[in-house]
Amino acid sequence: MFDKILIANRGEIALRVIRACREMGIKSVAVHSTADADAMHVRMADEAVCIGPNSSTDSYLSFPAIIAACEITGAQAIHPGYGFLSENAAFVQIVEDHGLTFIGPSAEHIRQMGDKITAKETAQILGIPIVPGSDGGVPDVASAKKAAAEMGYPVIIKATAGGGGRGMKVALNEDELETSFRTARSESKAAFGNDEVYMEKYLQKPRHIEIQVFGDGQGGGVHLGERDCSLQRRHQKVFEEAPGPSITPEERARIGGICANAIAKMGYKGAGTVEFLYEDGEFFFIEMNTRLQVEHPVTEAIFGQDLVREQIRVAAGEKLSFTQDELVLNGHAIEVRINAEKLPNFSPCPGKITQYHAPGGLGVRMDSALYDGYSIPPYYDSLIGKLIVHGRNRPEALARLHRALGELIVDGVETTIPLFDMLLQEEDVQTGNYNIHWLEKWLEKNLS
Ligand code: MV4
Repeated sequence: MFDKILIANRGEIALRVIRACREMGIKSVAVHSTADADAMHVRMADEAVCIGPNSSTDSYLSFPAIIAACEITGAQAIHPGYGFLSENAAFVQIVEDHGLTFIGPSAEHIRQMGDKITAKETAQILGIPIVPGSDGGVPDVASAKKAAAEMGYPVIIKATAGGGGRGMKVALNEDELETSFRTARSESKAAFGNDEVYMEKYLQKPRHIEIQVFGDGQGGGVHLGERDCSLQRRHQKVFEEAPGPSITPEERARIGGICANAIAKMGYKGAGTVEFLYEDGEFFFIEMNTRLQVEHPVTEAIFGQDLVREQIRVAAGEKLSFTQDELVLNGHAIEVRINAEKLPNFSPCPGKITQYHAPGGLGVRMDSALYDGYSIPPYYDSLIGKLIVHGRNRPEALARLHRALGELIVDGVETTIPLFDMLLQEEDVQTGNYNIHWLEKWLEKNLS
C-alpha cells in the first residue's frame, strides 16, 4: 500500500480523498493555486504544495507542477478526483513514466472511452446494448442523409471527441439535416479541435441512468447498481438519486451484470460509470466515464461502501474488498448539488461566506470545503457543496432532504439551495416521474 498520496484537485472532492487516506493510514499531500492558499483542502491535508497561479491551466492542470510536487514530497500515487486531469490519458502516461501510480484506469482505457465511436464499438463487442446509429464516423452530408434515412428521423449528431453535450445537434427531418450536420461539425472543431461526428437515433423522452462499475484490473468486475441523473440543466446535473425510481431489481441485476462482465473482460481498473439513456424499459449505452463521479456518494450510501478507499486499494494492486454477492442495496439516497450561483439564471456568485452551518443527524452527509469566512474564488467550478441524504425508502429520503435543507445555512453568497425547496414540492419529484427534459421545462415555467 502507498505511504503517501498526492491529490491533484481542490474543494470538496479533495477533502473526500484526504478522508479516505486518513482512514487507511496514508499521508496526504494537497496541491493548490495561489488563489487557494487558504482553502480547506490545504488545511486538512498532511502537507501542501503551491503549484501555480490562479488559472487552473497553470496550476491544477499543469503536468510538470504536479509531477514536481510528487518528487518534492515523496508521494507515490496521484488521485485526480473528478474534472481537471481525471480523464487525461497523456497525463496518466507521464505519471507512469515518472514511476508514479495514477489512481484510476490505464491511459489506454481512458483513450478508448474518450473517443465516443470507439467507446460504442467496444461496448457493443462486450454485449452492452447501444443506441442505434451510424456505423462509425459520418464524413459528409450525403452520408448523413443516407444514415438518417436508414435509422429514421429524428436523429442526433454528436462529436466523436465530445461528451457532455457539446457539439451535439438534433435534426427532426431531412430539411434540418444539412444545417444540423454542418453546425455539429464546426462546433466540434471549435470545442475539441476535431470535427469528426457520428449519428444516432434521437430518443425523445429518456431518463439518464448510469451504472457504477468497479474493476480490479485483474479480470474482476462488479457493479453497484444505477443512479438516475435525469434532472439536469444545460448538461449540468442538479439532483441525483439511487436507486433509480423507475428501475426494478430484475432490470438492475440484468444491466448491472452486463456492465460488470464487460468491465471484467476489459481488464478495467478502478471506478467507472457506464451511461445509458433509458426509455420504455430499454437501456441504450451512450458513453462511459473513466473516473469517480461527483454523485458517487448516493451509491456509497445505499451499498455502505467507500468507493475512494476501493480506488486506492485497486491502484495499489489489491483485490476488491467485496464480491458482487456481498453488495446488498439498502434504502434510498438523494444528492443535491449546492452551487454558488444566483437564480434564476444560475450566474456564478463567488464571494465571502459570512456564515456556514452544515446539517446533520441520521442519514445526512454534507460534503463541502466551506467554512465561516472562506472566500469562494471566481476562477473555478461553482460547486460548493453536496448534500446527500439516505433513508430506508424514497419517501423517507425525500423527507430527510427537506429537513436537512432547513438546517443548512450558507450566507454571504447566492446559492441554488432555494431551488431544492421548490423542487421538493413538485408532485413529479415526489413520485420520481421525470425525464431528461423535465427540469429545463420546469425552470422555463417557474423561474423565468
Ligand atoms: C442523446 C439524447 C437523445 N438521443 N442521444 C446529452 C449529453 C450526452 N451525454 C448525451 N446527451 C444526449 N444524448 C440520443 N441518441 C439526449 C441527450 C440529452 C441528455 C442526456 C442526458 C441528460 C440530459 C440530456 C439533456 C439533453 C440531451
